[in-house]
Amino acid sequence: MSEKPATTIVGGGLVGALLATLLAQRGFAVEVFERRPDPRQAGYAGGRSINLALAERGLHGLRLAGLTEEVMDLAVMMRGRMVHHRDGRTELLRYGRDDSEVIWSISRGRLNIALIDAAERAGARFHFSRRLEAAEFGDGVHLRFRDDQDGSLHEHAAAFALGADGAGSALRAAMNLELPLGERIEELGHGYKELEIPALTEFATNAVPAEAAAALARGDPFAIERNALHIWPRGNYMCIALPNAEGSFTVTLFLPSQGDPSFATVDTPAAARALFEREFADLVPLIPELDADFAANPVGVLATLYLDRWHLDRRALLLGDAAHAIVPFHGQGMNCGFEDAVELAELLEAHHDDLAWTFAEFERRRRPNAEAIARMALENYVEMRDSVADAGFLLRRELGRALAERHPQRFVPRYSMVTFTRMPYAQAFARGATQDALLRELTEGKSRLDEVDLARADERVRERLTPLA
Ligand code: FAD
Ligand code: E0Q
Repeated sequence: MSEKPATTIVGGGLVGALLATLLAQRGFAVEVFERRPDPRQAGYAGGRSINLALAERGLHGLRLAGLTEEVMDLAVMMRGRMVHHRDGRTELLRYGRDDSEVIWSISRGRLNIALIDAAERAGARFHFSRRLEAAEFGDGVHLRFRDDQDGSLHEHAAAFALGADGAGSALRAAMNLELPLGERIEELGHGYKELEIPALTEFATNAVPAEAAAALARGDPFAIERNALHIWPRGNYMCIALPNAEGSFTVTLFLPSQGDPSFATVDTPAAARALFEREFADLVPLIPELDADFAANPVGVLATLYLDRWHLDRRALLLGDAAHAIVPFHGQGMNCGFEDAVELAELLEAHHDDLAWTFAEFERRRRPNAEAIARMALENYVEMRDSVADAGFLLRRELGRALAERHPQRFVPRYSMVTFTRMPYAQAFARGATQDALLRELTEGKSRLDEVDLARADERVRERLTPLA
């Protein structure tokens, strides 16, 4: 077996750091160049706590890296979606069948630090404050980095580069100059802004919301249900909140970029407060720094990135958001990027003597799956916000639940296939389409579940859906 090649990774975010760990554990000499300063010294995320939903696909990557225990100690279980209606009523919609089917809220900053530590333990070398500015492709690749702290320039020559530098990837831009990648960026037309529900221990005594006083008296610092992903759906826009281990929640407001209300009209703290008082009244007392958070935090843009090519022969390959940024409404961007890292580490271990083939093979295996989750993430935004009103949708959902109970191995909700299994996303999408067609056929012209012929439904399920596992 030939010696493993020295490996250069651009970007030490979630995907880059996991890839570095998996490759270093397999005996590769790994160097990672990261734009930001070392988060272990700088204090992660500039002090703001931002969190993510971790599901089975991401967990699998962490398991292979030997990180589950360390990371799960920092995670908060989310059993389902807690829906907050306009009138203040709430209901918990479970994600899975029981507590074996849940997702986890994890701090992005802490997860990144755990991954960087693991990569270094495995032998990877990190170079912080190294922002890729340009790459020149010759026999290998010549990379030029800027240190944004002191302005200095740094050069690095590599045989090949792996780009895990996120949605605005500088390596992608450089590759695109050498060989057009067929880049297409589709903006969603909605943006987002993060706000905070502090832990109850941070509230002034006289400001603790009445509903939360009992929790605080018990020593529970969570202002709303701890073990849920909270959502305030409001048609064309919404808020969500994910729990942090120490008792706070990170709230994200999703709003159109234009129209009313939008980030164009809701562009001052006063306008934000008016929107919240009208549409998210129960949130107002929970966000004491609403005005300051709104003024301080930037509006993020949401888009889907499509590329025809992910690699430049044997010299460069993109993965994670750099290759396929998606909208966040299925909570799968990082989970998908972790699957990329696992697939690439396994391919490189077996085939590092033919990098052009390995990169092409990686693209061949992953691109259809990235396209499938991109589409499902877009569809989930619509479903979360409004299909709930449609009678046909409700009947199909009711029949879907009945069939899932009658055929747990064959009829599996698409959300569950995406979230609780590692079946390829493209397969989850295809099975989801078969299931949806079946539900439409069986409910055609019907308005109630007891009008559906369940014996015929059972027959159709057995014909059209092979058992899983
Ligand atoms: P990034 O996390 O963007 O990391 C890229 C790294 O490269 C960064 O460290 C950056 O500093 C560095 N870098 C950038 N440019 C350069 C350069 N020129 N030179 C050197 N280094 C550079 N996913 C989930 O799975 N679950 C969720 O619940 C979820 N929620 C989300 C909510 C929101 C609002 C958004 C926007 C996304 C969400 N995602 C979620 C998606 C998730 O954030 C991304 O898919 C994930 O961070 C991608 O990881 P990455 O390492 O590819 O890119
Ligand atoms: C999840 C978990 C940012 C974000 C992350 C998520 C989810 C949502 C809505 C959002 C989808 C869901 N979801 O609840 O259906 O499952 O990660 Cl907005």
